[in-house]
Amino acid sequence: MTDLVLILGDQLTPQISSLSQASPQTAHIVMAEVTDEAFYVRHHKRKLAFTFSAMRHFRDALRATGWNVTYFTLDAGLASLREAVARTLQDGSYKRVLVTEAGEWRLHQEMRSWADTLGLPVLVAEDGRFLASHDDFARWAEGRKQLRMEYFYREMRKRTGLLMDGDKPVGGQWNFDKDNRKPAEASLFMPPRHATPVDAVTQEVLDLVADRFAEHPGSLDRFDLPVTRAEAEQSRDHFMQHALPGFGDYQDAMLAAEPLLYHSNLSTALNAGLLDPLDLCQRAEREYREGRAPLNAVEGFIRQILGWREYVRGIYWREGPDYVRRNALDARRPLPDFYWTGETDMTCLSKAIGQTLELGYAHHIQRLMVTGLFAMLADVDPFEVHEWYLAVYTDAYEWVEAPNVIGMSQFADGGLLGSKPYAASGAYIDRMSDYCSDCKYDVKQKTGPTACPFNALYWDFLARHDATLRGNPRLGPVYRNWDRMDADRQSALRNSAGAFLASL
Ligand code: FAD
Ligand code: DLZ
Ligand code: SF4
Repeated sequence: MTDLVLILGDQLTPQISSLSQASPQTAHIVMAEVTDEAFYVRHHKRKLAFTFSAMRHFRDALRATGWNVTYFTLDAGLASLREAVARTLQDGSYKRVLVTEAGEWRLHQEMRSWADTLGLPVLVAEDGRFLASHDDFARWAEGRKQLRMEYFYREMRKRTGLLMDGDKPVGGQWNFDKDNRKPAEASLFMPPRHATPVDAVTQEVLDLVADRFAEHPGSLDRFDLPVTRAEAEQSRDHFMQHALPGFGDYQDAMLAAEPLLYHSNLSTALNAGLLDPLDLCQRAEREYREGRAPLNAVEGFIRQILGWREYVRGIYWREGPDYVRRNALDARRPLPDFYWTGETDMTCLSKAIGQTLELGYAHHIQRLMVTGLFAMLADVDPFEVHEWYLAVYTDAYEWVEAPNVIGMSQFADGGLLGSKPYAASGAYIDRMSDYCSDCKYDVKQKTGPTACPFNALYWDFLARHDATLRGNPRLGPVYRNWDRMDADRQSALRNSAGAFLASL
C-alpha cells in the first residue's frame, strides 16, 4: 500500500476529498475513536453515541465496497488521531498520508505538524462538501466593508441557480423571512416525526457511552438519530413530505411540548457527511416546483443551508483561531450552573435547556432567543457560552457553532456577523412561544421579584453597554425609548436587574 487515508468522525462521505485521491488497490484507511476528540469538551452523551455509531457504520460500508480499513475503538486506548496514524504506519510501507481538512482550527493546526513528526508527506485536501470553497468565500468577501449574509446568499442563489427564474429570484423576492414568524398554538397540528430504530452496532455504542461517559451531560434515552446514509435519507424524505410545507410559517415559533415543530432535525447527519447540502436544497426546490410546498417554506429552508450554513463557515475560517476568544462587550460572568441542569424557575430556559439535555437538540430560535439571549443579557463570558454550545448539541462542530454563538448570539465579535445584538425582552419570548403561561415570573411585569427577569435585564444590558452600543444606528430608536424614561423608572429597572444578577 502506498497511501494511508485518515477519515475523521465528521467525514463520513464516500466522496470525501481524501478518498477520491486514492483507490482500494493502493490505499489503506484508518479511522479511530480517540480520547482527545471524545473529551476536548464535555460532549453530550448522544453526540458521542451518534459519532461512534455513525463511524462504525461507515467503516462497515467502506469494507463492503472493497476498502481495507483499520478501525480503533475507544477500548484500544489511543489518545489522538495522530497516534492512530502513527500506529497504522508501522504496519506497512506507506509513501504518504491523505486526509481531508478538519472542521476545527484546533485539529487543523495540529495536522500541520504531522508531516514532521510522522516523517512522511501529509496531504491535507480541501473539504469539497460545501457549496462555497475557501477561495469562493475569500473572493466574495474581498474589499467589502461589511460581510452580510443576505448578499452572500444572493450570490450563492445566482451561482447555483437554486430558486432562480433566469437571473431573477423565484417569486420576485430573494427572502421571505418576514412571512416566517408566525407564533405556534399548542393546538396546532404537528407533522409526524421520523425515528430511526437502534440496531446492534448502535446498541453496543450506547452501552459504551453509558459506561465510559457517565459524567458527561445529557441523556441516551430514546436514541433515534439516523447513523447511516440510507437512514439519513429516509429522515430527509420524511421531512420533505411531512414538515417542509409548514417550515416557513412556524420557523421562529417555540412550543414546550414540541421540540421540533416543523424543523428538519437534519443538521447532525448533514454535518457528519451523511447528507449532501446541494441535494437537500434541490429536493426542497422540487417540492415547491411540483406544488407540494409553498415558496416561503422552501426559500426559508434553502436560505438556512445555502446561505447561513455556508456563510458562517466562511466567517469561521476567515477570522482565524482566535475568533472564539472575542469578547467585544467584555462579558465576564461565569456560565450559570443551570445551563447544565435545566434547574431554573424561568420556564423558557428550563424547557429549552431540559430539551437540549434530553435530545442534544434545540431549534435555531431556542438557541438564539432563549439560551443565547439570556447569556448575552447577563454578560456571560462568551467563551464559556461557546464551550457549552459546542458540548451540548449533537450537530456542533466549531466551524458552524462558533460564528453562531460568538457572532450571532453573543455579539462578541462586535458586529462582524450581525448588524446589531439580538437583544429582546420577555415580550418576544411570550409572542413566539407558550412558555410564559407556565412560568413563576410574570412576563408583563417589568420590575420587582416576580417580574420576568428578561424585561429588566434587557434595559440594563443596553444601559450597561451604552458606550459601545449607542452609536449603532439600528439601536437608535431603542436608546431614544430608554432616554424618554424618567430617572426613577430607569433606576427601578437597573436595580431589578442588579438584584436578579446578584442572585445567579
Ligand atoms: P432546520 O431549522 O431544519 O434548518 C435546516 C438546516 O439549515 C439545518 O439542518 C442546518 O444545517 C442549516 N442551518 C439553519 N440555521 C443555520 C445557521 N444559523 N447556521 C448554520 N446552518 C444553519 N447549527 C449547527 O449545525 N451546529 C451548531 O453547532 C450550531 N450552533 C448554533 C448555536 C447558536 C447560538 C445558534 C443561534 C445557532 C446554531 N446553529 C448550529 C444553527 C441552527 O440552530 C441549527 O443548524 C439548527 O437548529 C439545526 O436544526 P435543524 O436541522 O432542525 O434545522
Ligand atoms: C466529535 C467527535 C468525537 C466525539 N469523537 C471522535 C473520534 O473519536 N474520532 C474522530 O475521528 N472524530 C471524532 N469526532 C469528530 C471530530 O471531533 C471532528 O472531526 C473534529 O472536531 C473536526 O471537525
Ligand atoms: Fe421566560 Fe420571562 Fe416568559 Fe418566564 S415570563 S418564560 S422567564 S420570558
